[in-house]
Amino acid sequence: MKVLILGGDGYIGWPTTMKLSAAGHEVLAVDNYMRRRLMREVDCEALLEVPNLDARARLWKERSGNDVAVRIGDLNDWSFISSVFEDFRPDAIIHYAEQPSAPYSMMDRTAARLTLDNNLGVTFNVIQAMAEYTPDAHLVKLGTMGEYGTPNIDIEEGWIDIEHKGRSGRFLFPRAAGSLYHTTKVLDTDLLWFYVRVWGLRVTDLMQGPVYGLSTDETGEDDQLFPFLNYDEIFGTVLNRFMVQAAAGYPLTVYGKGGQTRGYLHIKDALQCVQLAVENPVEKGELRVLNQFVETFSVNDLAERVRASGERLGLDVTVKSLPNPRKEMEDHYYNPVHTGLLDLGLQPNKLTDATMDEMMQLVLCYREQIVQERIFRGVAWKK
Ligand code: USQ
Repeated sequence: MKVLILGGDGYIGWPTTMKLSAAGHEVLAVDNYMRRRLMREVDCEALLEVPNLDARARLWKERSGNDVAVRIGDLNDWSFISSVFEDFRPDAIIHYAEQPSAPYSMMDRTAARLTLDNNLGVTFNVIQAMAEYTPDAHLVKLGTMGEYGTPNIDIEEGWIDIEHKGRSGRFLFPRAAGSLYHTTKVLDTDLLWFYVRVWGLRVTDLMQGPVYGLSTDETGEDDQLFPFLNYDEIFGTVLNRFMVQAAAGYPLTVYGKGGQTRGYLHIKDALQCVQLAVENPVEKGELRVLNQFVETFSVNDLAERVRASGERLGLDVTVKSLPNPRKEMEDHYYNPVHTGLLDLGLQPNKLTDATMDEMMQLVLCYREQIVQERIFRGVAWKK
């Protein structure tokens, strides 16, 4: 297939580019380096320096023999995105091209506005470009489990059947996001559902939980091919942060009571899920929602696993509860359905002790590069 990857420079974008290229698809990766710019602006650069997208495409060609095409530009600009669609004519589009950080979206008004403008603007442009140039293509859009929030009932896979006053109907599962970033994903879903209904687009919306890990089947141990490993409070996700904190001898930053529970997955599984979604497209006029995670953990569970892994590797890992800078439930019910991707063939990689120790050993190789000041600054949700 001809696969267009929007946001191809990102933490998941670049590994997906290699994965689909290795699987024999013709891939075009597009990015405007917004994440690189924002990381630099807020002094949150990743643990390892990452070559630019053209340089990575050349390295990938050397390692695999496969060509990956690259275009750099702003997908929020209609003249750019329309030329990408007109020239490439994809069969499938993977849309990752969004500001991905909840804390960034809560930093100040400017950051909030950028998140809103970029995320909704790009999704809108993707819809328009699909309708104009590739109305039969399949859009695989990265959403988030955070769209649902933490309701006191089981979370269904996208849709819920409701009986009301003797009649019944099927609706999008109620959403209650916990940050402006997560709210942009809710709004994306509504925009997509609208255009699926009126224009008959084909769309898969992947509700992904927090991802951890660095190496994939395609990176192997080649650190030039690794994606960004952010350990800072703004762009780092919690398990990656805890690993780096343990390696740096920094007490693990559990926010509040630590009972916050989410659905996690290894980066290898994030790639498997996206590949399965692309290779099993939906019909025209269908919005398929898949809950994309493997296992649920509380923050305390993760801290304990990191502490235990540190102990096995001779590190003295301590845990420190900090006043929670976010507004979220710290003790709650959490039971989301996640059978759709398993039914498509997902072979989950669980968070075993071996996986933990392997990640920790990898991070330890780069411990000299950790900048402790980047770990915590307390971006608050409250005004
Ligand atoms: N947390 C801590 N200590 C930390 C960092 C985080 O206790 O040092 C807690 C947070 O308060 C939260 C949980 O860990 O309860 C997860 O936080 P996170 O920063 O790993 O994840 P989040 O901000 O929710 O966002 C990440 C990705 C985002 C994705 C989302 C999936 O950055 O792109 O959409 O995970 S989900 O969480 O399911 O919404």
